[in-house]
Amino acid sequence: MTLDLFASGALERVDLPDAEIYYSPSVDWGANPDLLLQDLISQIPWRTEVINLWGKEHQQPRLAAWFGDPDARYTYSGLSLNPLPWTDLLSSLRSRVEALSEASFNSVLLNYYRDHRDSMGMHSDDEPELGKNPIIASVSLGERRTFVLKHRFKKDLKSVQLPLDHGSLLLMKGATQHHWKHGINKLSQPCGPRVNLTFRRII
Ligand SMILES: O=C(O)CCC(=O)C(=O)O
Ligand SMILES: [Mn+2]
Repeated sequence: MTLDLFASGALERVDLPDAEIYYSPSVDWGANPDLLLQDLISQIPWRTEVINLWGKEHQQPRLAAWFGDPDARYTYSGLSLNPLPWTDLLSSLRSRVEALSEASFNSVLLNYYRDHRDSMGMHSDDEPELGKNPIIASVSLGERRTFVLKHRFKKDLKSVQLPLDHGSLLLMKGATQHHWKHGINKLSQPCGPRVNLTFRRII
């Protein structure tokens, strides 16, 4: 990793070709991360989404929820989501994320990985409503799960494993989504819950 500090001094650049990714393992969220995790698990109206992949319906292997400004509608994998209104907790996390990432966000997708069986398939966040070079800020709480990155075209590049810590912030920007896919694999051993929040700007 090379050091490339934002004004806040909290984020380090992850050294990957064709990508602009920053990471801080431990951010001051203004509250105890254990309590944040508990509050999110108990307060968010979690849903199992059914998505359409190649004409076939599948249940997503995790729970999800979508919050944002009223006009921030989001469509992916044949699913069109209407945002729920910001809660105080999500607004305060958004303010902190905006200050650290020097960007503004009008929505957040939350993912709840209940245990080792929950996962997210490899994908790029490249939906048209995110714009050409989206900035995505990803907050992780709970069990440390590994964020896997794989180059979309340079097949000789090994996949990269980035364990995401409890209370961490990961920022993806620039051309990252054009060149890299990412995902969270299932694990073979039992593990605790993890909540991930990805702040986005829908345009
Ligand atoms: O859980 C994670 O860290 C990944 C989330 C993600 O890639 C997404 O919501 O698009
Ligand atoms: Mn993603």
